[in-house]
Amino acid sequence: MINDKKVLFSAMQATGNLTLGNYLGALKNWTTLSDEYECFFAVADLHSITVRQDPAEFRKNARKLLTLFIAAGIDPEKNCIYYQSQVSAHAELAWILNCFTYMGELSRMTQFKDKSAKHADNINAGLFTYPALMAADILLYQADVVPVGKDQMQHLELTRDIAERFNAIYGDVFTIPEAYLGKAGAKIMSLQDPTKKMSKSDENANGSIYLMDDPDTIRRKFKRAVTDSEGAVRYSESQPGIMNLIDIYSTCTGKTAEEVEKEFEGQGYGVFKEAVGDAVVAVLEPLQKRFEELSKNKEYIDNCIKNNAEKAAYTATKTLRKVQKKVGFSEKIR
Ligand code: ATP
Ligand code: LTN
Repeated sequence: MINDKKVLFSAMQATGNLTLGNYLGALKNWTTLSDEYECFFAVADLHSITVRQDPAEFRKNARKLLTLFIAAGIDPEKNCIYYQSQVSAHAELAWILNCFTYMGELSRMTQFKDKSAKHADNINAGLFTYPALMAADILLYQADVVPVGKDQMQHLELTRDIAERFNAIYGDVFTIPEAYLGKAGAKIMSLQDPTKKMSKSDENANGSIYLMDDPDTIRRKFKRAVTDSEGAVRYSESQPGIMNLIDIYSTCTGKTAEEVEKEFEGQGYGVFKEAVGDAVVAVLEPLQKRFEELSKNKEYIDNCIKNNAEKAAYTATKTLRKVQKKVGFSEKIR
């Protein structure tokens, strides 16, 4: 608890261009929860270097992502939005938690398996211990709730296991976090292959809607989305493409899947796809405008970054000191 509110932590990597999946699966939920909780939202730049980055591009992307958090509606005066790399407690606690995490656990992580297949020439130790750093992120703030997409559930389960393991040895040090999964939108699939999640690192740009895609591009990508030959807008496992489009449409409009089925009863896929494109444009266009405006206001963003990093460091260091004491490190002589 901070200021009588429960604590929420989440983070996103600053790699590549954000997709509609990132927005509907994560960012959108962040904004709706931000009044209710004391929130910490990090740009997970330490995690990003598990894959090689071009430094100039990486710095630009990280700033863009942070600006996008604000453009999406997270108020930086009320919520703590910061760069993970600017709060050294993350790396320090990650080391300690590494020593409470087993090789067997880490090797079962599907993200590790996927990413090491994708980057076979650079299977570094950071890629392997990535979940221990993620656990450190969450546990430093004693987070009660962590909104993530379904693909991150396995990492969150591991975080809970590490925290429980640590608490069993040293007493109640960490709050055990709960995942918060949005209803629809928890897993948005690729428009070109609805069995694969929409991902910013997908080589096929037609499979993903990027948050900065212009309206024509968005509509065109939906028009080309892979569907099936059944010809009915029905929320059914046997129609994964249509199911995905219903998820997208209902998350953007607030309608339920049944309402969507009714709305498009007897209509062809063409009409439905057009409506999905329009609904997504209606959500993304205002976000893009706010992003453009904010990007011009360098001083405002700089101030947010500075103030929030200090605020995050204050909370994180409190937990870190407690942990250091528990494991038996000598106290600093002042
Ligand atoms: P990469 O392709 O580089 O692995 P990513 O698109 O999967 O990236 P992350 O940075 O790993 O994005 O994820 C950021 C957040 O967005 C996480 O909370 C994740 O669960 C969520 N997310 C990512 N892709 C989707 C998706 N297709 N549907 C719903 N949520 C998603
Ligand atoms: N691994 C996450 C990003 C992330 C995260 C976190 C999410 C890093 N630390 C802590 C929730 C809580 C991802 O989205 N790929």
